Parts: sequence; structure tokens; C-alpha cells
Amino acid sequence: MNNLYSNHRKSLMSRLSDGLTLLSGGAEVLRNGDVSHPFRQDSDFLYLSGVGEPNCHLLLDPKRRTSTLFIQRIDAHHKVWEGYVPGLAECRKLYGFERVAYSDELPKRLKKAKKGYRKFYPNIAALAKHAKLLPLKKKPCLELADLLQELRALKDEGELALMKKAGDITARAHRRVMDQARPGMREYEAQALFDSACLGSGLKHLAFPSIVAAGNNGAVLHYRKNDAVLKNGELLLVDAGAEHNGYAADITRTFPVGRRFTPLQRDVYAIVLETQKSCIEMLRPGLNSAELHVHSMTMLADGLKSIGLLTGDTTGLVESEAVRLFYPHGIGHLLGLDVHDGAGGSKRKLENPFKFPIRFVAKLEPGFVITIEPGLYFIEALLNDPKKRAKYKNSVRFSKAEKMLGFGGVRIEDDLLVRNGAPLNLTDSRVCPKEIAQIEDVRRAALCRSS
Ligand SMILES: [Mn+2]
Repeated sequence: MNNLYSNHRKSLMSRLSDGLTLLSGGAEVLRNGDVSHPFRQDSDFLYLSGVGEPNCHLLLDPKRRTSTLFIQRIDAHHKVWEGYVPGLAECRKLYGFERVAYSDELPKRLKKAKKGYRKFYPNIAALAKHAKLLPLKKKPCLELADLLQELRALKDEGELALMKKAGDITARAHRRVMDQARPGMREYEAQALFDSACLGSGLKHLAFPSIVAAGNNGAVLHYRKNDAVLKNGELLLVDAGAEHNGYAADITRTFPVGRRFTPLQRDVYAIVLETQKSCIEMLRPGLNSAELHVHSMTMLADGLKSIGLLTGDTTGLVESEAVRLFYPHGIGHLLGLDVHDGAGGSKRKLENPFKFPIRFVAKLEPGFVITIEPGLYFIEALLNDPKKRAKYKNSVRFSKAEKMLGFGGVRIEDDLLVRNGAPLNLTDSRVCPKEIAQIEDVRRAALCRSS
């Protein structure tokens, strides 16, 4: 385990060998009174150290080939209220650092380490805290942040093992919701099924607040309220994931609250499912992620034509972005220590070959983990927007689309490892099915049990 982080430090130091790198980790954020928000370490700091404690710093000295972890000095008051925190010797062992010191020694140590260096690479938090200690030119953080994005995009074996476990437990938690959700429940009760399944399987933290959206709430892309009642005849969209040592899973399943999809739900679902499977098949090293996104737009546009919501030439529907009225997000994102894990650094950035804007344009490489998550939504704010109605009057059948308001949305999301040959799907569909027949089997059994 410790090797994982020391290897990350080594590769960073070999790339920034001409300067001293200083990172400050996260600090606790006060919620109110004496209560802090749950602490989550800064992802770059976690990548290089594995340390989950707040108020730490990391000094990387490539010339002397040393890395020093600075931890906070704990006083009696802290011990009384917060309890045990590992000390110097334990941190050395626990996190595999050759040097561990208290944070109050940082100025002195830094002064010594600065000798022989003209370049310094602080992260933003270190710059904010230690600006006086570092002679810096402007925008000094960008190079470090960019390099960390580049390094973090490629997952090594140790990271993949963590992500696989996060994926496995997340898939099982989704299955539990599919097995136990029933009409009359609140969304947060379904959320409790998911969240507690992750905690109960040894993963204490979620990668993001679970999105549990019934019916029309499925049309809210980052829905957070989770308090509506699940109604028979509606769909339930669950987009949620656990994290394991900081490494995220991010899976979405959409299924009927009752036993079966309605014919209309089935049609919309089948379009999204075919698109998702086709995009997964297309995944390979060297592919421009923009091509993948446009492929999903094309398939969804064709599908929307087949159910009479769009009309006209498919290429035109993609290029004019008419399809974005029903699919207003990208095909996916890199996944890692952040659920939206950056875009692989500026080196991998490609020219967008299309005439319309696309957010994630990068060349895919073996070792990337990417989500594939097409969706279709019926969003009032888009379908009733007068400007959009004027612009797309010849391509969107608004009279028909209006009748879809209230439907909500369908999204299907798996996590994929890009590798030579076919990608590896980290989301086990035998555990949390995405095929219509299998979902209906699970729901039928679920509602038989609960009735
Ligand atoms: Mn996602």
C-alpha cells in the first residue's frame, strides 16, 4: 500500500526534478459552532501521501531524494476532544515516509531545503499558507496542478485494485436498492439502502452525495433533495458511488418503481442502453473522447427520431445541438480520486474536431478509467425555453416533447478501464443489471417479497 504513494512521489519528483515541491493538505471546514464538515483530504495530497488527516504538509526534495511529511502537533486539549492521532514514529511506519516532522518545524526545514533550488512548485493551499517562505514568480501553481492531473489520469495496479473494490461494493449497493425499493418509500429511504450498504461493506465514505431521483426528479442532473415519495409507474434514477481510500466509483441505474417499465419508459430506456453499450464497445486507446461524445449524440438523436421527438437529418440534429435539449451533458468523465477526475492534463488535450463546444477533448490511453453515462431527460427549463423553441422549431417536435414533461430521465452509467483490446468494465452488470428483462426480473421478485 505504502509503495503506491511513494511511487507517486517518485514519478512526480522525476518530472519536477529542478524544483522543490510543497503541498499543503486540506484543513477542516467549520459547519457551525464547534461542528466541522466531515473531513476529506485534498485529492492531490492523497495521491502523493495516502494521509487522510487534516493540516498536513508535504515537502518533496528531488535533489536530495527525500520527501518529508509534516503533521500537526497535538496538544492535550485535542486529545481530550478529538482523541488519538498518530505521532511521528507511527506516521513513518503507517505512511511509509522516511521523514516525518511537526508542522511548526516547516519554516526551518524549508529554509534548509531551499538551498540549491531556484524553482519552487507549491500547490494553491501551500501558496496561501507559506507565500512568505517561497520566492515565487506569478502563477506558480499551474505547472504542478497540470502535472498532477497528467499523472493521476493513468491508474497503476494498486489504484486499480482500490477502484475495483469501490466498484464491486457500489454495484452491490445499487443491487440492494433495486431489490428493496418499493412504492410509498421516500427517496431518502432508498438512499439509506445504498449508503448503508457501502458502509456495511467496509467503505466508510461516499464519493459524492447519492442522487436518488424518482419520477420527474430524474430530469434534475445533480438532484440532491432526495425527499419525494416513490410512486408506482415512475422510474427511479440512482446515481451514486462509494470511495475506497479516496478512489471513487460512480454508477447510475434507472429502473421502474413498480414491476415493469411502461411501453414509453421501455422505448426511452432502450435508446439509452443501446447508446451506452455501443459507446463502451467503441472505447479504445488513441480515441478522441470528443468522438465518443458525438457518437452518443448521434445514437440518441436517431433514437429520439424513432420515437417522434426529433425530426430531420441526424448529422444536422447533432451539429445544431438540437439533441442537447434531451441530452445536456457529456458522455462521461475520468474517474479516480475525484469523481470528476480532471481531463488528463494539458499535454493530452486535443483540438476539438467539431464545430460545437465539447468539454472533455482528450486522447484516451490505456490506464484511464472513464465513465460512460449517456442519458435522456425531459427538462422543463430546456423544452419550454422560448429561445430554444424558436431555434429548434424545425427539428424538435415540441408539441410531442411537452407531453413528456413529468417523465423525468434515464441515465445508465458504468466505469470502464481503457486498455489495449476491449475495455474492462469495472461495473458488474450481473450484480446490478442494466438489461430491461433482468431489471424487471429483479423488480418482480422485490415486490413479491415486500407485498
Ligand atoms: Mn458520472
